[in-house]
Amino acid sequence: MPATFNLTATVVENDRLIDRVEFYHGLTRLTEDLSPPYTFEVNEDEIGTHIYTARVIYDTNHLVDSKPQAIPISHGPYDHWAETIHGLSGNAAIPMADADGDGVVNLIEYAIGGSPTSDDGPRLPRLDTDTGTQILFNIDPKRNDVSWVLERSFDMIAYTEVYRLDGATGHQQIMEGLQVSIDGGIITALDNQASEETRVFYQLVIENEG
Ligand SMILES: [Ca+2]
Repeated sequence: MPATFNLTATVVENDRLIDRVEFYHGLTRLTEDLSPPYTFEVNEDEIGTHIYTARVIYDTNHLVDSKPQAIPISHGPYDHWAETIHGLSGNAAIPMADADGDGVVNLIEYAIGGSPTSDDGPRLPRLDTDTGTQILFNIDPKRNDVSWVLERSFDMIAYTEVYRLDGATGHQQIMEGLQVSIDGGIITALDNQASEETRVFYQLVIENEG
């Protein structure tokens, strides 16, 4: 999937006669623009960091270049989400980072339809014991590079996988005794075995195939 973005140059004229603005990708001239707003739409699909500059030609034969702008291009859906949609970069953009400090790492926010820049508490797994033992958690059904795995423990030491949803295929594996429904990105798992125990613990594990 190519990245599409606009290069824009703002020129302060200072009584100079602006002839044109040229945009460069490395040393390659992409276009020239004769009148403001000076802008050019880029479609770039090569993975890596791309360097763009703008050159102003003024008073017929003078020129000045902008500072180079480095634009990272990546193809993975997680990277696209973190970098392009949410504007993260560097260490803050990696899956295990907690960019907004809400205690939830980026990859989980990606998988539950949350955001790496705002609180995701309401989307995290929660327990509802009004009618049996129900665990609810959000997913983003568009994520085809993650699996959502629910694990259960009766002692907080040994955890057993009781539910798995594969994002790539939509295939579910449901342990006997568990009733699962998916509605509007919310998964509800009713655990019929839990009511026989005095204590039960659950954890949601996100597996990333990307
Ligand atoms: Ca976070």
